[in-house]
Amino acid sequence: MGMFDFLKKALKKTKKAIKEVVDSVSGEELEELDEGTEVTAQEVAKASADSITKSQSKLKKKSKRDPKITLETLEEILLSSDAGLELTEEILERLEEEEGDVVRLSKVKEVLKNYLVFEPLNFRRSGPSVFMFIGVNGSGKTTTIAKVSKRLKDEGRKVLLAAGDTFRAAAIEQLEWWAKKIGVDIVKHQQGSDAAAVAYDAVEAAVARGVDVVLVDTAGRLHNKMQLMEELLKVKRVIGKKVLDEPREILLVLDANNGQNAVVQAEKFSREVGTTGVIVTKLDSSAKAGFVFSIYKKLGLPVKFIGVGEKVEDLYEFSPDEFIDAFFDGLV
Ligand SMILES: Nc1nc2c(ncn2[C@@H]2O[C@H](COP(=O)(O)OP(=O)(O)O)[C@@H](O)[C@H]2O)c(=O)[nH]1
Ligand SMILES: [Mg+2]
Repeated sequence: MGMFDFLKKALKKTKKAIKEVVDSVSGEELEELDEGTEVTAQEVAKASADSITKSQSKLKKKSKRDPKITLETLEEILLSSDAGLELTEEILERLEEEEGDVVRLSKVKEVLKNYLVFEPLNFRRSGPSVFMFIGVNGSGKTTTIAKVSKRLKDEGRKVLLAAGDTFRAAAIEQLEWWAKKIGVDIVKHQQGSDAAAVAYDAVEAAVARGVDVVLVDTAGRLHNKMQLMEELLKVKRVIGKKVLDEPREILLVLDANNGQNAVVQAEKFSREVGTTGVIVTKLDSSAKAGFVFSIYKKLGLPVKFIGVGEKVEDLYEFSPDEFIDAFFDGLV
C-alpha cells in the first residue's frame, strides 16, 4: 500500500461526511415536506449546518485518538522508513528524556516536525525566474518538470522548458513530448551538444519572449561523476551571467526508493552545485522517504513538492503535517 493512500482515505472521509449531510437533508427534512409541513429554506440550511457540525465533531473525535507506542516500536518504524540511524537515535533520546519508554504518538509527531520544513517556489518579481532540476538518472527530473510546468501554466504563468539533458537523445524527446502535451514552449539542441548552451539560449529566449519561468532539465549521468558536477556548475554559471541572481531555485529530485542513499546524493549535489530545495518522487510506492528528516538536519533543505505517480497531476505541494500523518498511517 502506497504512503499516499492516506490522502485518498482522507478524501473518502470528506465524501462520507458530505453524504451524511445530504442524506439527512433529503431524509428527515424532505419527509416533513411530504407531510405538508412548511419547511423554510432557512430551516433546511440550519439542518444541513447542524449535520455538518455533527460530522465534523465525529471526525475530530477520531483524530483525537492519541495512541502510545514504545520506543522500540518507534525505532523499528523509523529505521524501516529510511530515517537513518543517526537521526533515529537522536529522536529516541529526545523522547526518552521527555516521555520515558512509552511515548504518545502526538509527541513523536511534534518532535519529527522539527526536522521538516516546506517552502513554496521562489519567484522573481519581474523577468524570468529560472529553476534548475538536478538529480541522478531515473530520479524523476523530467517527469517532475512536466508536472511543475503544468501547475505553473495553470496558475497563469508563461513557462519555457530547456532540454538540458543532452547526454541522451531519449531525454530530449521525452521533454519535447511533455511540452507538446502540456502546451508549453521548449528550447532544445541536438543530442551531444553543450548543455550550458541550451540553458543560455533558453534564458535568452525567455527574456525576449517575456517568459515568467524557465525550467531547466539536466543530465543525471555523464561518462563520469566529476564531469556531471562540472557540467551542472557550468549551466548554473551561464544562467547567472545571463540573468543576475538566477537560477532562483536549484531543485534536487530524489526518488523515495533510494533510502539513505538519498542523503549521500543530497550532500554531494549540495556541496558541489548548491541546492535550494528538494522534491521527493515516487511516494506512491511503499517507500516512506524518512531520509527527508536527515536531509533537513544535515543541510537545512526545505521540501517543495512530492510526486505520487507518473501522471502530470500527480504532484502535491509538500505539507509537513500530512507527510508525518502518512508516515505513521497504518503502522500505529
Ligand atoms: N510511480 C512513480 N513514477 C515516477 C514518479 N516520478 C517519475 N516517475 C517515473 O520514473 C521514471 C524516471 O523518470 P524520469 O523523469 O525520466 O527521470 P530522470 O531520469 O530523472 O529525468 C519514469 O518512468 C517516470 O514515469 C512518481 O512520482 N511516481
Ligand atoms: Mg530526464
